[in-house]
Order: sequence, then structure tokens, then C-alpha cells
Amino acid sequence: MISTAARPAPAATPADRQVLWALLSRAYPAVMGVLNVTPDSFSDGGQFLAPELALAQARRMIADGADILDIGAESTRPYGAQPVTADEELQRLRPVLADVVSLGVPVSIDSMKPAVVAWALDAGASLANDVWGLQRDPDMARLLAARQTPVIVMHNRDRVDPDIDIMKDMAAFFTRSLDIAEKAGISRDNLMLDPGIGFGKTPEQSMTALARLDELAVFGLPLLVGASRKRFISSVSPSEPQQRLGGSIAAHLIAAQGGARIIRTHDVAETVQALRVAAAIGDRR
Ligand code: HH2
Repeated sequence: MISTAARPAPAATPADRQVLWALLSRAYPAVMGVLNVTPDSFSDGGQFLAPELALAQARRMIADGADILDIGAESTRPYGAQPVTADEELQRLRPVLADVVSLGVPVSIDSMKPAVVAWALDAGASLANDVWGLQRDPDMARLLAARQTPVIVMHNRDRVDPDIDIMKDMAAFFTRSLDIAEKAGISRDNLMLDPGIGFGKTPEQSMTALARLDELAVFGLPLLVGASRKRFISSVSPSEPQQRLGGSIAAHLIAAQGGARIIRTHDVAETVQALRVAAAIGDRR
């Protein structure tokens, strides 16, 4: 088990948290820029593995309007991702994380390994992004409770089943995650939910999750959506990951209408513009 008890201070300072909550109540959703320090991410693997390229990309995304950066060092794509050890993840993060944190926007750590998240919080990350919704490793909830860290709880499944009702599956999954969070002592104020577009879902189920996002409002928690460049787009309009900007924006605008408060994207400038224009038009109703 990881040591979670004897920490001098929570990772997310009150100032970090204030920034986050201010973003969540803004007229249009906060934009989270994706920073993959991996060789094999599905749409940009290898592009930002070198620390100087990762830092340049982080700077570019902030200049383009990113409110939060999400840094990940292990690809979670459904086909062909190489599982990596915690040590390997740390080796990729170590040369770059503190520099990214120093750029001044909240940084989220996209990892399912408590040891990696613990290290990243010590290095200044202010939120955790768990693509297994606190359900993969019991140490994760313990760690985040001890540090009072905001966490994105994402829906996921070990295998795709085209025959299930994905909305029911998601509701049952989140109910389990919230139970784990409560038992561990994670404050409800620190939880956000994410339907996990493309994770353990058929393209049709991913689109259902986007179309019916508003049903997740019953949980009363902020929603994050990451549809950026994902495969369901190609099921409608055949395209390579880097040619899916139009589809990503369409999906993210629909997610914003459905109540998403954070949008996770590789294409920050275009996404910020789309969200702002949609919100400005919405104001004229
Ligand atoms: N999608 C990816 C990774 N992490 N986290 C959340 N909360 N929501 C998502 O939709 C999500 C996520 C996949 O995108 P990417 O990081 O670009 O790919 P890879 O996992 O191949 O690195």
C-alpha cells in the first residue's frame, strides 16, 4: 500500500481549488488540453515524448486558451497500447511535470496508478484523472481522500458489449465509484464524472453517451467529456485520428449543451473558439 497518511499539506491548495471552481461556473465549459508524453497515444503518440517538445506543446495550449492541462504518460487506447510500469511512467513524467506546473494553469495527472498520482501531486499537479473511476486500485481512493485532491471519475469497461444499455451501465458504475469515494472519505466537492467516450464502448454507445449526457445530471456533479479525435467519429465519417477535428468539435458542442463543464481536447484553439461562439449565440435566445 502507498503511504498516504503523513503528508504535510493537501496537494490541491485552496487557491488551486478556487481556480477550478471558478472555471466550472463559467458561461462556457473549461477547456482541458491533452499532453501525452507517450510513444504510442492513439492520435499523437511520440510527438511530445521529448521534454522540450512537451513543454512547448503545453505553452502552445495555454496560449491557445487551455484552462487546465491533462498530462499522461501511458496510452489507454483500446487496441495496441503498451501497458507500462509505474517506473516507466515516472521516467516520462519526471523531466517535464514540474516545468508544466510552473506555467501556472491547474495540471491534472492522467494515471490509473496511485504511486504515479502520488508523485505527480507532490510535484504540483492539482487534480487526478482516473480512467478506471477509483475501481482499479483501492489505494487510489485512499490516496485522494488523504490529499483532498479533486478527481475525475471516468466510466470504463473491461470489454465492449454491444447489447447492454450503456446509460444504465454508466449509472451503476458511477454509483459504485461514489460509494468507494464516500467510504474512503473523498469529499463530494472533489468529484467530477466523465462518460469515458471510446472506453469499453461501441461507437454507437459512445454517441449515445454524448446524446444523453444530460441524464448524468442526476448525480449532481460536474461533468467532463473527452471526445477528441476518437474512433466513433470515423464510424460516421471515415478518417484518421488527426483528421477528426470537425467531428470532435461537433461532439464537444453537443456535450456542452448536455451539461459538460470541462471539455478534454487535443485541439485547444479550435475548441475554445467553437465553445465561445456557441455560448455567445446561446445568449441571444
Ligand atoms: N481519453 C483518453 C485518455 N484519458 N481521460 C478522461 N478523463 N476522459 C477521456 O475521454 C480520456 C482520458 C484517450 O485520449 P488520449 O489521452 O489522447 O489517448 P491515449 O490514451 O492513447 O494516450
